[in-house]
Amino acid sequence: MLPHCTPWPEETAARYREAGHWRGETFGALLTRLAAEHADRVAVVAGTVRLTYRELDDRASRLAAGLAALGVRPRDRVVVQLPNVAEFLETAFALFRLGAIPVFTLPAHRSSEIVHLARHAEAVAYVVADEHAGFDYRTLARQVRDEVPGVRHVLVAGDAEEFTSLESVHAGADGSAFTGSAPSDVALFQLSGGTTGTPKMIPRTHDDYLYSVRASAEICGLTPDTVYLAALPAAHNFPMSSPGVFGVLHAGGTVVMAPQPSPTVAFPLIEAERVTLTGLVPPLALLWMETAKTTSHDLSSLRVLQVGGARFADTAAARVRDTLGCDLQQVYGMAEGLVCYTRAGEPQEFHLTTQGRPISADDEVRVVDAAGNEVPPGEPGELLTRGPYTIRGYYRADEHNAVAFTPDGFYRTGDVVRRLPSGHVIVEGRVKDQINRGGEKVAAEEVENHLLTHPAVRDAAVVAVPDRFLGERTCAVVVPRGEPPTPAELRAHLRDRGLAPYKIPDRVEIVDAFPVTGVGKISKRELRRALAARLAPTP
Ligand code: OOB
Repeated sequence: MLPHCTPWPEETAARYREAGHWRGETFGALLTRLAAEHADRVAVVAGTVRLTYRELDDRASRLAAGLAALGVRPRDRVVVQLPNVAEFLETAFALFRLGAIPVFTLPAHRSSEIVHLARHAEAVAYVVADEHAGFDYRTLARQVRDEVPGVRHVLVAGDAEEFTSLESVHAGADGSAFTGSAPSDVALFQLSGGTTGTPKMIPRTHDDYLYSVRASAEICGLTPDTVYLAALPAAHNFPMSSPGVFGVLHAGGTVVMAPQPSPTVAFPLIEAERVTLTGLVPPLALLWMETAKTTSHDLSSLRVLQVGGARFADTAAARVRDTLGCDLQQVYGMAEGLVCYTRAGEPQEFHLTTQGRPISADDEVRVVDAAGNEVPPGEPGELLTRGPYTIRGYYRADEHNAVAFTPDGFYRTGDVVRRLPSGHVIVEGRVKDQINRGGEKVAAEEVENHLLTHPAVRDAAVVAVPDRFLGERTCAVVVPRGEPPTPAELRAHLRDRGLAPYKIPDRVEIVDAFPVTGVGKISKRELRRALAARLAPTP
């Protein structure tokens, strides 16, 4: 395995192989197989681009050959920041073919995140789109290139300006001879929603990730007739693998890339491509349900709407069928591994009130109290998990790993759940210092550290405040140094520091001092309580 990653214990790995979970296939080999099985079926639709499996395979191979010619080697890390375009899949599979390792970042990330990740990963290349959603990624690339000299290549989907266009890297060479990496080695990096000052990197192996993809495709009943709309950014673990774009390809289906998840963009695509399945975070599901009431678009092809990433209110869940005319599947998962689904055929009640049950019979789940003891069945507690597709450690993060995992290898999710006798979980809250802003995760400490660099900030705490639409919004509570800074000044400061827009606090409150706990630490619980009492949820 790549250095600085934590492998599963040998006997555990052997057990996962024996059980047939880990099958010794790589994502590179998978595409070869799919191209043979589904040659002329459409694999991906993105704007005016339609690629069959054979074409996707061919383009990925040629891109791999071109990347090799540029000097990208097996195990090299490559930061990939692409929106939902065909190049997303071409690049992913080209890197898999080569055995180079994509670090998937969200289109919303900015210099603060990308520079850190490029350095931490010691990336040799950075792949971006020219422009997306009004943002010019070449500007960001210039900063990354200047600050991280190890990044030797910037590759651009579209107009490359002074950089290298992805299209030009598609060398004439045939890339079919690449052997790629070993199935037990790292295939890709996902990013953690995080609770710490900097985003953590999640190493996923071919064996473990392909297992979750294959099993997800089975659980969700995917077939070559599945048409999946990638509405959320494909780089995120949910639309990537639960079952997401990889699960749909695994089943020989068609992936339709939506550049934006708004109904204005998504509804015409559903109608035109006869989309059968898609996945959304709760605020988008609410928006779609509202818009569907008056839309003129034909959404009748849609069979299942998956909702996950944040808690979907039971009352909203109950309205999916009537408004969108399809079934609801709840998905509770995490980039670190564990994914839970409600399943077709289960009583409606499970779909409407639970977040599903784990993929695998070998997913071990413990629900524990603050002292680490298992709570009685049905009682709330923190969910700990280990299993055949849940990591044993973040990349190059020994200190954090010592607290994020138990000594016997369970990942501490930080989620508070109740578990039903059926194995279904209900997510009730969290003990981690994170804000879940409608599915977008904001690590409080990361934003606090940035706020503390402002000269007028003495101390800062970032907490969630309830919000009817997003579930939660971020609130930065600031103790000023002298003249209090205005919210606009603080937001501009964070933007200047290159923080992703979704992490910029929605609200800023100035206080004289923080409530403290018995040992003198900031009491976020008290702070949240005081704020919730003061701020009525936004209408
Ligand atoms: C997904 O992955 P991440 O890594 O962005 O976030 C994981 C965290 C979980 O630990 C939990 O706190 C929250 O997001 N979460 C949910 C949820 N799904 C995720 N909280 C309540 N209800 C749900 N249904 O968000 C993710 C990864 C794969 C599939 C689905 C979601």
